[in-house]
Amino acid sequence: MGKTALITGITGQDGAYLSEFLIKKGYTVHGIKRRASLFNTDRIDHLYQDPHLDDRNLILHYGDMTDSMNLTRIVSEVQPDEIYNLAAQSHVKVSFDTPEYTANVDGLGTLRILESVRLLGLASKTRIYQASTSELYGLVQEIPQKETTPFYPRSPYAVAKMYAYWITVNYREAYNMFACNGILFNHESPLRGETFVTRKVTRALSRIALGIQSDVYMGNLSSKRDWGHAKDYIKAMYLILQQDKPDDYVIATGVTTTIRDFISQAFNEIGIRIEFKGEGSNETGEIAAINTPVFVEKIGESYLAPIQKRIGEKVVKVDPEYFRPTEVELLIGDATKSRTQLGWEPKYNLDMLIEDMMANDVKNMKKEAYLRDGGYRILNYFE
Ligand code: NAP
Ligand code: G4F
Repeated sequence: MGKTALITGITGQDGAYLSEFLIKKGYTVHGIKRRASLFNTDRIDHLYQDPHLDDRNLILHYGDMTDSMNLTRIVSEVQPDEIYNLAAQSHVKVSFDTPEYTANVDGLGTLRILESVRLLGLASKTRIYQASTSELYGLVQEIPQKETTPFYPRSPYAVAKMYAYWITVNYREAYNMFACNGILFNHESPLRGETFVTRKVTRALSRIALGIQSDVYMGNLSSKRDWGHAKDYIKAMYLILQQDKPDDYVIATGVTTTIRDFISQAFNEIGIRIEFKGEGSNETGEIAAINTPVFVEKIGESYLAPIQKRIGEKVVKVDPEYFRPTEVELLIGDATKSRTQLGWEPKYNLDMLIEDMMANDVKNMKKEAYLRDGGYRILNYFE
């Protein structure tokens, strides 16, 4: 008999990669999805199975982290060997606009999961992974950050996650539960939400290259992040729950990069060299050179994208609207404990991550450009 896992946040970036990974390992995966007015299962549609089939290995349940009774019923029905608590209002900037909701979902939501396992008498059966975050380090007290570095959260999101971190530790100590925190540094992928900085950049640059969009407005270009690939990071989640003893682990690459350098490297992927000029909200990124011609596909023909004529033009601009009331300026992790105790090692470096994300978004945007130009012709054809 394979194991049974319950994943909250199964429709998110990490939930999608983790489901696929666990199913390949022979797990039956149950996931909690929110009711939405539009389909919200794009990231896991390739794993979907008709509910009428026997022996399904992916089963979805409607639920919400703010609904204790719903969560308790699902945990009771599923009787999971492992719970991966990934559901969260995970956008730091949005947490300043929705602080109470973020606290409810990200902080109390974790308590609801822990308490349901305890009340259902599953404390000795069910292992729990809590999606903790490098945002806990906030105004960093040590460089690089490791498991023993003191926390200094800088957003409602991080404060809510701090509650979740400590309530997980508390349930482990108070009730002997196998409850663990993965303190994951930023991890990205082609499945990353479109409003996080890396995906915003790879989408916008692909559109700029194809002439669909003229420029992109960004926030703080100087902050630094330790970026890894989500495919590597979900493996660490699994490893954390396979250990003999429950514990907390930092997962990071140990390399940090500014947002500015991420943008330059992403432009390199499409043969464009960018130069940054000015400071603060007056900083701009100009096209300095185009090394590879960018072609746009249309039905039956291809033509040079309008980007070719744009050397010297400002394609990256700053809008202070994207600044945060309190910023996390620098994150860089020390994952020595994970490497030595879990045997975890990332396969992707930043170059490979950017290549993967840019290749995916250029493909997506080519489709969009094609549908725009070509779509009009198809419309005429049917008229
Ligand atoms: P994500 O793509 O934003 O996914 C979040 C998931 O949570 C989605 O499935 C979302 O559902 C669900 N969700 C949000 N509010 C909910 C609610 N009230 N009830 C039930 N489900 C809800 O996030 P991610 O990047 O995969 O990250 C996974 C977890 O790791 C999060 O807890 C995040 O805070 C944490 N984390 C992420 C990173 C990172 O760099 N990615 C680093 C450290 C920690 P919808 O699809 O319906 O919106
Ligand atoms: O991509 P971000 O929005 O990610 P952030 O705030 O680091 O949070 C992500 O990683 C955390 C792990 O450390 C997770 F816990 C959390 O759930 C989330 O996944 O922003 C990264 C940096 C920030 O300094 C931000 O100010 O990029 C800067 N930035 C500059 N311009 C921007 C923009 N961020 C966004 N989202 N959009 C911009 O236009």
